[in-house]
Amino acid sequence: MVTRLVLVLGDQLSHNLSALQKADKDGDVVVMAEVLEEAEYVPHHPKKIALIFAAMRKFAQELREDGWDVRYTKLTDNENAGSIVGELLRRAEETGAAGVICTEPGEWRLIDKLKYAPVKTHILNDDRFIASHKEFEDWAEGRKALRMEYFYREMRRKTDLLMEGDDPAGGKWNYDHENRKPVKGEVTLDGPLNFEADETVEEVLEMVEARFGDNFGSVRPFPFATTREQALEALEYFVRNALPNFGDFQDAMLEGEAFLYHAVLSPYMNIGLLDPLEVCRAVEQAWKDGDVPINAAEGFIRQIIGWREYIRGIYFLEGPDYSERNVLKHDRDLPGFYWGAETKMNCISQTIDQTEKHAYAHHIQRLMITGNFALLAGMNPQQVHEWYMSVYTDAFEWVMTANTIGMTQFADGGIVASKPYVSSGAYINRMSDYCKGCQYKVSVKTGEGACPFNLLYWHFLDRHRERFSNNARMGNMYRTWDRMDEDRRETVLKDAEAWLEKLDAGEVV
Ligand code: FAD
Ligand code: DLZ
Ligand code: SF4
Repeated sequence: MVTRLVLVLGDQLSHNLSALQKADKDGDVVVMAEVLEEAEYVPHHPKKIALIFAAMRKFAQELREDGWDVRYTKLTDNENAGSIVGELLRRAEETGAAGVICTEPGEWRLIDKLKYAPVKTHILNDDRFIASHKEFEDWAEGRKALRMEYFYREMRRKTDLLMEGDDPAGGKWNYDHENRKPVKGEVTLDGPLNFEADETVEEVLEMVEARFGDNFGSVRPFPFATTREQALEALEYFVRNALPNFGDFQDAMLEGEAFLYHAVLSPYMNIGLLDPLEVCRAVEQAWKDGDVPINAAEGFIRQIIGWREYIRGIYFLEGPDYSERNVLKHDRDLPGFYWGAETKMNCISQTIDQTEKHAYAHHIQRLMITGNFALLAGMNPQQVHEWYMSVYTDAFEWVMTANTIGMTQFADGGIVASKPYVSSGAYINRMSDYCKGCQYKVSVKTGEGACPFNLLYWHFLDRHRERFSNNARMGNMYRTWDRMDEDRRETVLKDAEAWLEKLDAGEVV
């Protein structure tokens, strides 16, 4: 039998991976490698690098115990070739393997490298998702607008999750209007389940600290699950303790409460330790058992079989140039406070501090604080994308790109979002307690102490009038703007410009 190499990437740590299913345990050789090219293509948060390397090492051990011949390269190994393709070539020479099989990577960059590698590589579908590329393409074919909600209904029918025959459980597809409550009173949970570092994790933490210690964020404390067994415990903990409140407070933000009732399961699903469908089935079961309300179960399942699948579908449908789009022609540089420099805006500094500390921010912080600000201020979408790719543990191109380029920055011209996700300070004040501790005043619209979100909101609408004033969902905003008297509009725009000048000059704003 001719030996083949079976490549398993750092975000493919699933025992049911298509490449492993297709391979032969008796003759084929599994290749796993910690390489600088992957660790440096963006300056990843040290916690992300540590999670991937620790989980890779443990997964390799599980495969060996299962009878596979695994050739594992550590980052510090002298013979390390430095890239995935380099490692494949080295292992091919070592084993005499004739070719490589692998599951499709979640990034055009790596797909291309493998396609054109000087060793014959057979790329298999990644069937750890609910919709295949073909299913998404068929759904998208001929539609004027690719709205997530309709795709989601297809996925409900396909998976039979929360269905009663052909109808949605409880009579409605979507319970979102019940899911927008600010948190009043005590938060009853102290975040997700944490795990102690064992010897393998500790060795990785020391190495990452030494090699990537200058990247944004600190590797310690390191609370993550690094095996499937632990990730399943984290899932069970979430379903029992946080899910009942997940729906109600999904959009809320509170100082000092990074996690609220969120799952923090995206890193485990994205590197393959948990299967998205098994996560949804556990959530559905909790609803069937009467332990969680329908708005929580439906809201959570929609995020996974709806948003997560849809966002991936768009990335692969739109092709490699999607991440380069910039229809609004925004070109401002990302300011230093995204990397921890001082800012007077409390909502921004809370979100960035927490990102630095935990490599985590929940969806509304990503969308309506850092994303909203970048869009209002006209930041370059590619810089914004690279920032998000760098700072979150769950960041991979297939899931990040349509969220940044599409959802938050409208740089794709409205494929993902039917209107730009922009808001003034009023929304942030309603959904959080950030404004209370801010040096700006959310109630002040112009002049001394005016909240920058208030100024920039109108500045954004005014400078993109041509594109958005005919958008049916934005008519109200333009009517409000047009009803203001002219002097007031001039003052708003002048104050916004003056604020942006200070930002560009590097002043603490
Ligand atoms: P919860 O809110 O508790 O759970 C919801 C689950 O649904 C998540 O675990 C995730 O798997 C899924 N989900 C929800 N919304 C989305 C979405 N828009 N896209 C994809 N999956 C979704 N998620 C990532 O997994 N990786 C990313 O790189 C990523 N980048 C993002 C960038 C921006 C600008 C925005 C606005 C969102 C991004 N998201 C990303 C989506 C979302 O913010 C995270 O999935 C979520 O914060 C993860 O935390 P959680 O598990 O506690 O989420
Ligand atoms: C993100 C990442 C990092 C930091 N390091 C590695 C690595 O050393 N080896 C590896 O196989 N994978 C790594 N990954 C994950 C890959 O970058 C990921 O597979 C691609 O981005 C495609 O999603
Ligand atoms: Fe953010 Fe404005 Fe509120 Fe300050 S006042 S926290 S800048 S929304």
